[in-house]
Amino acid sequence: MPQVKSLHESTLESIRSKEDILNDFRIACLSRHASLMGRKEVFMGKAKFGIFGDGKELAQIAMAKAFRKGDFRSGYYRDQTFMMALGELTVQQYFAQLYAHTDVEAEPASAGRLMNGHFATRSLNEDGTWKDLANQYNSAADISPTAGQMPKLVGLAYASKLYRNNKGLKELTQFSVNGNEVAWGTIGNASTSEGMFFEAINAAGVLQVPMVISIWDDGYGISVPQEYHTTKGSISEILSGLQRTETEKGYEILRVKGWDYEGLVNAFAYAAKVAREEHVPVMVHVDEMTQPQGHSTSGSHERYKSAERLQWEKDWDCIAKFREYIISNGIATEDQLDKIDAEAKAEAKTQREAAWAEFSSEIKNELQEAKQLITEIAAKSSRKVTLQGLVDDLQKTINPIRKDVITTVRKALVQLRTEPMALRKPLLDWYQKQNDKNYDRYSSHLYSETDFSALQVKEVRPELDEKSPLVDGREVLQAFFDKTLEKDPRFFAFGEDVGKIGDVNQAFAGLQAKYGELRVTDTGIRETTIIGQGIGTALRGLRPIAEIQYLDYLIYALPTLSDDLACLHYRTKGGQKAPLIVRTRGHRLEGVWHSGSQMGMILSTLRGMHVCVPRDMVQAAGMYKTLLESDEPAVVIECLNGYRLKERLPHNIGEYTVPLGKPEILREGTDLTVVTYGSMCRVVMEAAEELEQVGISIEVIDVQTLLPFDIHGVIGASIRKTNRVLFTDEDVPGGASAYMLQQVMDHQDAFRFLDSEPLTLPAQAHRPAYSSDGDYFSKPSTDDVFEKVYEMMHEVNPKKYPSIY
Ligand SMILES: Cc1ncc(C[n+]2csc(CCOP(=O)(O)OP(=O)(O)O)c2C)c(N)n1
Ligand SMILES: [Mg+2]
Repeated sequence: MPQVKSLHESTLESIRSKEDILNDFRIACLSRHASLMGRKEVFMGKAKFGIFGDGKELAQIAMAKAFRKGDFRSGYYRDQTFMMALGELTVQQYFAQLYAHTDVEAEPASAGRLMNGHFATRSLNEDGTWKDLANQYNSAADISPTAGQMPKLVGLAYASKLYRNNKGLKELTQFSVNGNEVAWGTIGNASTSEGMFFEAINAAGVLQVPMVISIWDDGYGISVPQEYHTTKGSISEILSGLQRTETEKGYEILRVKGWDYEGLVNAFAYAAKVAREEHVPVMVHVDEMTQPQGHSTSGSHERYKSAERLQWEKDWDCIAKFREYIISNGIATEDQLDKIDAEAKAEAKTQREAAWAEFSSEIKNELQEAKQLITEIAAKSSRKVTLQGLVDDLQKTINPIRKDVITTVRKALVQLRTEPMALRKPLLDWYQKQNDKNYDRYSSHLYSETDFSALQVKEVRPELDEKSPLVDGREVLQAFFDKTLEKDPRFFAFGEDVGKIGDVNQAFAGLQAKYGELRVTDTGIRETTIIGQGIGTALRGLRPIAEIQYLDYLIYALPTLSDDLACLHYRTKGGQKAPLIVRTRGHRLEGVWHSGSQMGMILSTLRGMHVCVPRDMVQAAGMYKTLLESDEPAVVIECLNGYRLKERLPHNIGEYTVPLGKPEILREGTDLTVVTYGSMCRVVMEAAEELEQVGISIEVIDVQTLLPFDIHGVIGASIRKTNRVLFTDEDVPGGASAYMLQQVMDHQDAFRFLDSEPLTLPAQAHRPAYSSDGDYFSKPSTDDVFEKVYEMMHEVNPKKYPSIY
């Protein structure tokens, strides 16, 4: 096993001044007391759940020493000490998160949206513009799924590679200084069993990026000991084949004990140097860590750890060991350390109390206001007794939360429903005001609320005339990407087969040769980290377009898209953004894994992203332009069967935009509205011709984007005219066709204009069978659309449209 290399003496000396060491001890104690008190707060009912960083303090202090401004962390819920050591987390903020304080000033990581131990720094100003990331410490926003921090870690590190080697980015000093920034990952030992971990580790080794991944190894994953998690019981041992040699690139792998202060400081300083200077990934396996309070507040570790193990954890507690180290080296006496510890405890207590006071006073004020209003109204109401009872119950609640107040008010409003409006109005007004505030607290920022919103992008129409050349669909995209690569140095594309051959359908053909390998890039087959590479680089100011070769393989990347990218803006309440465009292709082509149209899956998991379903490449290019003008993440699903179809190339390719959320009427009609998107547009248009021949006139609407969905009510307006509607697509029954129906019924007041039952025509429930016959019998065909519409019209007028079968 490779060992920690020794450092240049002068570096060591500067790190290890006496003051420095005692300050480290103070931070360790402060963090530990925060953990001990945090657990008690949960048991006292002041917070719902707690997970703490006790036992991991020393390594994090050492890591913080090597962390520089501009660097990024992507870690997990144990990292409180690291954040405190950087000065990016006060104990008060720590407790504000534990209590779920929704004020972004009090809890800057997530404004109370995430449970405790989920860290993040704020990358954005209120207006959505970037802060000076190169001059601040940065932490990507944590997520709970184990190893979920790994994919974007690859991208955070990869951004440094681009900033160092792509000369066109030199001016973006707000994000990078010569690509000197290191991306620091942390992960628990048990979580290294996840596929995401292995995929990310391999990807970073291939890419040779400045990533330092630290494994906090406490021998357990909740109750399950090491032997269930890791072959040979040691992650660094089984990954030792990654170690670089004189002749081969790879990793630098270090192993160090979680209680060994000097070893840790040396290891992290060395790791930073190698990663920062040489752009070589480093793995730091920190073992012999402990969990003094067990995994979380959900249980106690006495249930599954032996008495010997528990004793060992006491004896090898990193703070106890640090104490011994300080005393045996004559740096301070026992008494001096006791004093530091006592002061840290007092400090933690003061900050905890301040956090509680701020958190609870806001709710107390709301409670007082509500109580007063209801009491005043009760005095004049026939429901006086019941209302007073509600107020009394509210008053008796121990540690009242916002829900207690609001539910009381709502119940009071029910009681008051027969009273004159003048009497209940003050309470109603108050409730509505609170509703607005609570929307902001709990439901805002799913999408951008700034001028960079995709919905704010100005529409520029494509310029098309008879002189517009007729080209293959893929050439429309190629022209678009060429223009964009030329204009915007931040823009780059990558994915499987995207580089040398310019993607499997050649929309980037010749563009790598023109713009270089850093702009148009091949990757390994690793969908999850392709998305992670996109998220991480987008978090650092770049404009990636990440390609997933086929829509069916988006499923591999779905956890990262859903858990990380889609909810990033929401879970930071606008503190971070990753404007990643995911490019893929789907709908009908060939067989079970190259004809997918799993739009329902996307719609229910990727809220927070835009979902574009262009019917052809001219529309796709316009959507890409819109997205690049905005700062929001999106997935664009091109039509897999559209690359060789002829389209007219607009004169202003690269300039025109397609507005999101605005359906297009492809054909006007009077009898029935058919709503669809993507490859189905052609099918429905063909059916429309055939229907016309039997005297049925359909209006065909292409929704263009599923998220957002028809924000101007185009479909509702059409239904007002035709009074009938059919939604058709290639997803399974109950998938996106049902979603479209729900959107129109719920938001467009369409029901009362309908003279026929609104219907859907989806594909079969199974995946499409292979070959053209498989397609015909699996996906809606022109015949299917014709018959469905005809049946609907038959029901309206059986005489005019006699039954076919
Ligand atoms: C994908 C996923 N599966 C399961 C969980 C539940 N879970 C949370 S923490 C944890 C154990 C993690 O252990 P380890 O990685 O060793 O970190 P430690 O808590 O020991 O520091 C588990 C199973 C989760 N959060 N995410
Ligand atoms: Mg563990």
